[in-house]
Amino acid sequence: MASQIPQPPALPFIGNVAQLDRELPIQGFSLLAQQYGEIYLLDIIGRKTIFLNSQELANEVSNDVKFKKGVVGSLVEVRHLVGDGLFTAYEGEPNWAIAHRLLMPAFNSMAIRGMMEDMRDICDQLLLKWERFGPSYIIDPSDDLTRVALDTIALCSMSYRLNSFYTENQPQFAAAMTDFLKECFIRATRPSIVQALMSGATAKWEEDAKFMTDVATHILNERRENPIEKKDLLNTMLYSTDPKTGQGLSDDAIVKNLLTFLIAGHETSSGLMSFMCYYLIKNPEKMRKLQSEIDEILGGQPVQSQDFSKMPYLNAVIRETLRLTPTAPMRVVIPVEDTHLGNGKYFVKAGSSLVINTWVYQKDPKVWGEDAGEFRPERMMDGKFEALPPQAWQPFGFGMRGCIGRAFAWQEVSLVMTSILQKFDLSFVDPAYNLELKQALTVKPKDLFIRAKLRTHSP
Ligand code: MNH
Repeated sequence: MASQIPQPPALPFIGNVAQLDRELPIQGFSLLAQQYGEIYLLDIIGRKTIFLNSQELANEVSNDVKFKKGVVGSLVEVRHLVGDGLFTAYEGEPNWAIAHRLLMPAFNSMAIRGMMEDMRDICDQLLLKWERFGPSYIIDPSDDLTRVALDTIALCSMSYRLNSFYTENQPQFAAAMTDFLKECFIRATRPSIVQALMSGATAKWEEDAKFMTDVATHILNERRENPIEKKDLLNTMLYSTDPKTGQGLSDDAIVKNLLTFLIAGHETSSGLMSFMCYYLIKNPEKMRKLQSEIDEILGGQPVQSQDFSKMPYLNAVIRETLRLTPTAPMRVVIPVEDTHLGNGKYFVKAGSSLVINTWVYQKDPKVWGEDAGEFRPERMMDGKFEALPPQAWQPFGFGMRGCIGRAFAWQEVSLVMTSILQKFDLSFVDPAYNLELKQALTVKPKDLFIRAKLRTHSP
């Protein structure tokens, strides 16, 4: 039997806009999920959007044949900079398939291992900073970890040093990136009449995009004139060809994908590391457990890429953090044909936007039990992770359009967090701090401030 998809009461013209939480959309969507359950529909100024909040529904639409990726909302705005680059390409744009095939090998785990020392170079800059500033220095982890993530992806993808640790404020490129992405997020929520009046903001947004494109183009041209031996992503894109069509990437496509890596690869990873700091400080026995694992495996030596597979608790902590606070909190799919969801229960039209609310459904009590909201890495190890229902944990998306940078992010986060915890004990500046969130394209902790004290008993 078909059922109606529940919709909160809507007003004429504006529909459900009044129910949206402009500052923190995921919070509004979570409250509605508590009220309406596994599925609900919102009418956002005439655009009907269906939200999926359970593992079962998320699993049902994780299907590359019946559903395609939806590039809607902020992602459309991001296209102003990166167009048909990997992350924002519409289904069927030919450059996506070429770039995908050509780049997949550059992101496999062997290739990522080759980036370990570049990653360590940036990580060491963070460690030195925290050590030199000392135990009373107030750290904004999101700020410093964003420096790490952005510098790492710039160094590994195009051997370019942003040197974010050597300027007090953000370097110009990083600032342009932050401002551009913020504006993309805001643009997507402004009604078009209001948007038309924002000429100043639009001019700044366009300038930021042009500045970043110019930097990446400059780096590309320099590289062509002064080739280097290194296997970074820029060289892969310059010198390899698509195995299927024999085509290479145009300069324009290379620039768009370089910028794509910077966008897709920095806030997500830095948010994850910030949330990890939060959960470990909040749960000191878990922090000590992870530190014991690190000490035992490393015996005081710097971590090597082959050590990570011997650190099950580290992996469990990363998984559990990505479950509770997935930094890419939602993704959108579009049914190719009219279809039904929930074993025939809910009718959805071809072309409608289905939001997979990862933030909400990864806390589905049917899957995780009554303590679904608690940080308990133990549920992610000893075979329990492998035994989960399908797609119960999906912080990197799904299928063909799933995250290409997963192994990259995993190694980076493992290296940075292991190195931090090997060296420092972390604490809150405000011992009573409870998690608050801020959201742009990704989600991060808000007003989290910490201290890092050298471990006295470190081996
Ligand atoms: Mn990543 C796609 C999450 C790190 C590059 N990434 C996705 C998607 C999710 C995601 C979810 C799918 C989005 C969608 O369906 O619309 N990514 C993450 C998370 C982290 C992350 C949670 C870190 C933690 N991503 C990275 C890193 C890079 C990267 C690091 C690059 C070095 N991600 C991408 C690209 C895509 C993507 C490129 C688009 C892939 C495609 O559509 O072909």
